[in-house]
Amino acid sequence: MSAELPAATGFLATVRQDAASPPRPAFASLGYRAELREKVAGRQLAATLIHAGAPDGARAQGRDTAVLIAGELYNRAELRSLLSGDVPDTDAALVLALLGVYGVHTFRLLNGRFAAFIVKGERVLLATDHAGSVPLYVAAVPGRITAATEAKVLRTALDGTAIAAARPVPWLPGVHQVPAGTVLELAVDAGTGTAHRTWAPPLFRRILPEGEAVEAVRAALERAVRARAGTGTPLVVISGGIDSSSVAALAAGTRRTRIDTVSMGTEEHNEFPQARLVADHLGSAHREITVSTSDLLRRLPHAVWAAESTDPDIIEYLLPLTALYLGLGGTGRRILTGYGADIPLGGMHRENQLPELDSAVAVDMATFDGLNEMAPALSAIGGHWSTHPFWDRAVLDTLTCLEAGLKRRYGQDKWVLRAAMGDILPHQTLIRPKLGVHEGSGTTSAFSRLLTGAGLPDGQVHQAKRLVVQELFRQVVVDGLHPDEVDCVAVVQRVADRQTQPVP
Ligand code: AMP
Ligand code: PCX
Ligand code: MG
Repeated sequence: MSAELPAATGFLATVRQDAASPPRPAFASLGYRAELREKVAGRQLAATLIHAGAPDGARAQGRDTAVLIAGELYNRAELRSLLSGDVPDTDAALVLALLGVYGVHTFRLLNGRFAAFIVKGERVLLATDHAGSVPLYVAAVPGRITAATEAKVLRTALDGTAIAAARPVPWLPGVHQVPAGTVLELAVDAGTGTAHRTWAPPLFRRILPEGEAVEAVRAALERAVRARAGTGTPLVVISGGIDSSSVAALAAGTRRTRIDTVSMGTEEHNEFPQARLVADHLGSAHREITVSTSDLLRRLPHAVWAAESTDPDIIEYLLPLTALYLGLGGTGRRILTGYGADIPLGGMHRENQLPELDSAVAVDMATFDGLNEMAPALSAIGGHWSTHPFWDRAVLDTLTCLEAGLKRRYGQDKWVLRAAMGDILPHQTLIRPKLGVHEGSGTTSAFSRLLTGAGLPDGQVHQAKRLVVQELFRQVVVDGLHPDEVDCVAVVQRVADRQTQPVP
């Protein structure tokens, strides 16, 4: 494991009036486990932290307050400038000090990728970052609150009561997901509480001259990449498209030495030449990983296990990345991606019309919550930490707010980003049209063929994918099976048989 990772990448925490044991944690995320038992404001706090060797930075304790944090902050200098006296040097200590000054409003100040569990007197605060990029789940009964960064960890804590301010997890009664950009404040005795929103997707659009827009995007992204690059050699997963290539180029700009890049493909489809062009341009140490289509599909249960999502489109995007992270080898890499750029920039939208483009942006920004597409468990099942500069809070605000004509311009999608990278990427990369990871790796076609091969007509494939993903979710999240134990072929065949049975 490496000091390159955040102090903790996940947790399970219980606060209760008596001293009984929390549920046995069964995380998908790899890592060492640190057990913690403390008394805070007369109550028992028991926790397990997943870490890479130095978990102390993930916990801090004050007089009647304890802070646990999984993940990391990206605006530390700004936050420290708010404090006088001894400046805390860990993220947990920083949050603890800020809580003393700003209370629950602390979470409006943070730009990070984190989930936090705070005991403050007789209350518990459960906080997500603006994007909910580290999922956070909770089960509460009067006198006991249990929270974890993976839902499956709470499957044995199923007696939880309803929490109106949080989202129920399908098929896990009593388990709720804390929404993105939210602090859920719960009274331990009552097990009930309220939600405070700390961020919302901007609805307004800024009108800027081209040059100013381009400069704003470049400056915000450069800062976000620098904040995520760590102190060692960052690894950027690249497709050779504009999003990931921008991240790689900016990451290379933070280093005198070479950065690492990697691309995955299948025997059927890859974007190796396009990625190689970028790697050669940047002088990165580049790897190509070929996964066979059958091995790729074998990872379907792992993708669902890590992301805990029931959305078939999202699982299709995450499957090639899951296979990549599992195929990387080694441990403890800090991985940067270009994931998420298309959401505020409308990159998935392929027509020329600005109203439709801005509608697509508004819909995507209003519906990402709960999809878990940036869950750290996706790379943590291979022992790594992934982070996504395009969903840095400041980058996301900057991009979302731009009027649609800056996103599509001169017949190009994501124009403002392409213009912002003009001096650091090859011309061919700058003008390359968008290809999704699910397309570039042949994942969508391979998954479709799995279903048509089981006897489904084309028109039923998408619905069948949904049913397959739901059944996998039942097995690896609700029933607690390890993904290696799942018979994916049997799941697909059962879905196909049920779908194609004649209605009596
Ligand atoms: P996309 O936006 O569809 O290109 O995919 C989201 C992110 O996944 C990209 O920004 C890359 O960081 C990563 N990615 C996509 N395709 C590949 C690939 N073939 N190999 C490695 N990483 C990839
Ligand atoms: N992406 C997109 C994410 C698009 C799907 N998510 C959503 N609408 N909430 C991106 O990287 O921005 C691809 C493959 O394109 C994943
Ligand atoms: Mg992209």
